[in-house]
Amino acid sequence: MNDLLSLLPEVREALRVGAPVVALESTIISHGMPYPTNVQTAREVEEIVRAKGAIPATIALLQGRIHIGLSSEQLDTLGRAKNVRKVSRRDLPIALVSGQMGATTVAATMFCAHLAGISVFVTGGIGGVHRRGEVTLDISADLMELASTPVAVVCAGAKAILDLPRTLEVLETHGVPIVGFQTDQFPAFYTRSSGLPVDVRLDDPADVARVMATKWKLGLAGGILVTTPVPEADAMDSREIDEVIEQSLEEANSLSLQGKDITPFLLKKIVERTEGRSLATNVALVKHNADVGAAIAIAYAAQ
Ligand code: PSU
Ligand code: MN
Repeated sequence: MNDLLSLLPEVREALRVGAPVVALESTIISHGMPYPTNVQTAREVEEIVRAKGAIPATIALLQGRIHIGLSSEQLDTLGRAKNVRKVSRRDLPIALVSGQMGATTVAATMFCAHLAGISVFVTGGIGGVHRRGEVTLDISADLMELASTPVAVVCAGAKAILDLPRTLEVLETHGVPIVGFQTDQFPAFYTRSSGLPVDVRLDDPADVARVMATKWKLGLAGGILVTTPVPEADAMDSREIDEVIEQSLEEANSLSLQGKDITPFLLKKIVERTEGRSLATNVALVKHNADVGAAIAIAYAAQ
């Protein structure tokens, strides 16, 4: 495995001594946000994790290896690059053999984090069941990864570009507990609530750590989804964002987009149509998630 995995020395040392480490994904850098906001945000997120007392490990594929933790220079290269491959689970072997630069999705980041021995991973929002997914079967590999890989994923729920009720149904089918961190309702990324319930509300990071430890002690496969809403001051108006999402979905339909290009297309359209206001919300929620995720990683390491 050593020829495929490359750990930043700081991350390797933290894992060796059992110090808290927080994994971070890279598709949000390459396909989720424009340059230079992407690199700026990635750096700030790492700083937030550090300030809390955990070690950040941004995960990406460079020169045929899975990098667990990126140097400042590598982060910048990834954020500026144009031909970065979006790497989900199925793309991992292909991208590694090709040597192409690859940005890992939630699914691939979970898998790589687990390979390295990291239990907590912070992202913005997860992929899910797309609208009309019951016909198209377009269901993000993120959900199957949550079903099988033992990592806690901290996020602000999922965007309403998806079919959120069906997304929660699939997670239930696969036995993925959904924790609301200081919330009773599943957050809808740009807004604080989707109106859908979570499985349990937990207000203390130590309680989240106990649920993680208990699930895995039982030998139950798969991860845990920890959702936390965007801070009130940064949330968007739900009518405005709903309208923008509808327009963006119509545009995607009219272009007959398919497969892995759909999500990045929608993310880009939403930023354009809100003239960057959705991007500011996105940045704010990722930073908040980093703070929560670091607290959970610290609590988990303390057990
Ligand atoms: N949803 C977001 N922001 C993102 C993504 C999804 O709000 O950046 C990215 C994540 O990397 C996620 C991936 O894992 O898109 C899901 O893509 P797909 O739907 O093709 O599985
Ligand atoms: Mn898909």
